[in-house]
Amino acid sequence: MPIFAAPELYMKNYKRHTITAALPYANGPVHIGHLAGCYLPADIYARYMRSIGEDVVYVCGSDENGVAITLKAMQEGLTPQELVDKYHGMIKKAFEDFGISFDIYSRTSSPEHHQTASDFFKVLYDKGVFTKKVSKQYYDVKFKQFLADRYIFGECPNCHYPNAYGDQCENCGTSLDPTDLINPKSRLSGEQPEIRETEHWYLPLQKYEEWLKGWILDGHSEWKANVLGQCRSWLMQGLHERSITRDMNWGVPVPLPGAEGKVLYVWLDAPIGYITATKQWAAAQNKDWKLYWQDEDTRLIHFIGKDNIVFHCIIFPVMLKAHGEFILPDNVPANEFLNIEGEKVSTSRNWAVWLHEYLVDFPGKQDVLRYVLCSNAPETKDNDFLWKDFQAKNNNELAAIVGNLVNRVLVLTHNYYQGHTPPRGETGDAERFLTDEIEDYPSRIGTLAQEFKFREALTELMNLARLGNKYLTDGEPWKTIKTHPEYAGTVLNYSLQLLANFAILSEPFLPGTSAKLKHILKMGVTGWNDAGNMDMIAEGTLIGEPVILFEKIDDETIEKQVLKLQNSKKQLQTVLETDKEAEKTDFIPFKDNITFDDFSKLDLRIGTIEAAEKVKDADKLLKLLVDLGSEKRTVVSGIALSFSAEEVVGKQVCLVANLEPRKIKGILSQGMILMTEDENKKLVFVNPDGIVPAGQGVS
Ligand code: B3M
Ligand code: ZN
Repeated sequence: MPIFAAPELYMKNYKRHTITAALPYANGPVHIGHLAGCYLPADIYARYMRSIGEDVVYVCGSDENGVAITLKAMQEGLTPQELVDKYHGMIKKAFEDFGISFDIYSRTSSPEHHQTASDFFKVLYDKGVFTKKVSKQYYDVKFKQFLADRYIFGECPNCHYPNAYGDQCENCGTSLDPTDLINPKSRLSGEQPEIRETEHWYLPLQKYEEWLKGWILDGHSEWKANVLGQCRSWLMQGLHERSITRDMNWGVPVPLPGAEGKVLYVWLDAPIGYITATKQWAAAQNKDWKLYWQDEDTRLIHFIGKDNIVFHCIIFPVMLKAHGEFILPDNVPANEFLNIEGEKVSTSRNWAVWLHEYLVDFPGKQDVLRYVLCSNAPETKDNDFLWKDFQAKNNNELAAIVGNLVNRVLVLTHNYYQGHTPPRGETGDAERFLTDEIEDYPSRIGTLAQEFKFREALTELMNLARLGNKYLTDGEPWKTIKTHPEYAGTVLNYSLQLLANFAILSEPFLPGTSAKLKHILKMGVTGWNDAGNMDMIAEGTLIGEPVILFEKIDDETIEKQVLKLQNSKKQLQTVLETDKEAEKTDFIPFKDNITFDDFSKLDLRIGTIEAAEKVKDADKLLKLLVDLGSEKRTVVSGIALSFSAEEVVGKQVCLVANLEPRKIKGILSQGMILMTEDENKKLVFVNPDGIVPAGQGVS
């Protein structure tokens, strides 16, 4: 019988488990830092809990509200909805590709979420939880909107950097209030915003401070040290009220009369997204969502990265508590950050390993990344992802320990027994030792997983494979097949049983590998409690052909990846330099949209300047004769300070040919030549990339 010793933590006997993973902003693809920080540990945990037969729901979804979305949409020239549609799909696919086993991956722009968040807000509002206050905020008159901090830029009062954000100067790091900025401008119109009064609702966290101290510091001293540390420091500094609404038109509208143009603050609605997702999942499964959120016998666990601790340990619990009908998280096992090659991940700088790109470069190697990220997970402190280490872990651990064991056992079984599981003959101390060890492994790995110590759990899993290698090597079936053939059968039989145990116990960590092994060993559906014994594969079972589970990764492949990162850094350098230059040029607001018909009214032509001369008594003007093929036009152009008459002759130019002719200094000018400025503010012509016939149209 399997002996699964229920670990200590588990004694509470919960009936079900709600596991959440932070909702990633749908404003970009996901990278390995996301996976290592939150989704992978949560997945390992959820898979393990399912495997031991628990009732689990593992929920996640895209965070699609807030300024992070609207700003990115503006940058990409998309509407917020288009932006989140684009990234939601990408993120969802990346998670699926890596075997992240969400029961549902939802999204916060859905009508169901708007309803759930709105209802939640209303309950708190009706209970009088919120306070209301008038504050002063910048307003863009042209765009008729209040401006979030990130929508305002101006000169930093500290370092005089000209392009500081309303909440922080990127140059000197000072955190700012928008009203601190010298000469503030709106990112929408480029114009100076004005200060107006606006009303917002606030969550008075200070009222819950004593309760939080008791609940966290006394009630949950078992939480991870990094999590408790942050909570303690927030609580000791003293809590304040937090505004929970914003003047914006993207997000969940504040469901109150007179609150038009206001939405819930993204951090208010995002955690409610977990509830929405559970509701949607439950509806599809014909289950009662309330059991997963409102029953004391449910254990709620939030997996997050360290930057989200305050929201999940303080603000969301206050909301749940204030609501009154919800359970509170029992644990919030937040991870620290994963750096790459010694530097902080930066999505804007492309210092990241993107999941979708990884799969192009390493197709089918999802488990390798899962393995490396778990064995190196930033569970207690920030950690580093190094490509060399990735290679070493693949070659020296996955390939050399797991792959090698599997391959040896399968090859020998096929060579000596035509692939049939041999009968056991005599057994001795080695077999007794192996059996005892195997009995212990499920609870050894399981206890660590329940304590959120996934790195150690993975180390134990690898020890199981090491144990198998040692047993096989000591048993020497390649020798005993001649001298004691019965014992050779015993060794291969035991080795196959060990692999079957490995197949079950590796499932939370390496689901792809586990599935392959189960298939080879003809194992059918199994759970954690089926492991722990040496009777899993019946004698005579025909097992699958030998396979190479993990190929070695060569130096060249790894160097390419390092180079890819370094190149993105070089490109960044160029981008930053261009940005700096761009900052020097004045901010030109974009004009209102025109229709295609409007555009097609323009008659743009390429012409060649045939002759040029200075206009008398006008320093800035040149009189040009432009050849348009079918005719020649006289054009007066204000470029004389930048060009001499001689140097423009022969140049190709772009001409607005149907601009109303007008007299300049007594000369009839029949068109306008298009110009722009280079980085030194010197005028330059806008002209075609190659020589084109004079008179050619531009469209
Ligand atoms: N989207 C922040 C983040 O991606 C936020 C998490 C929400 S969890 C409710 O770090
Ligand atoms: Zn500054």
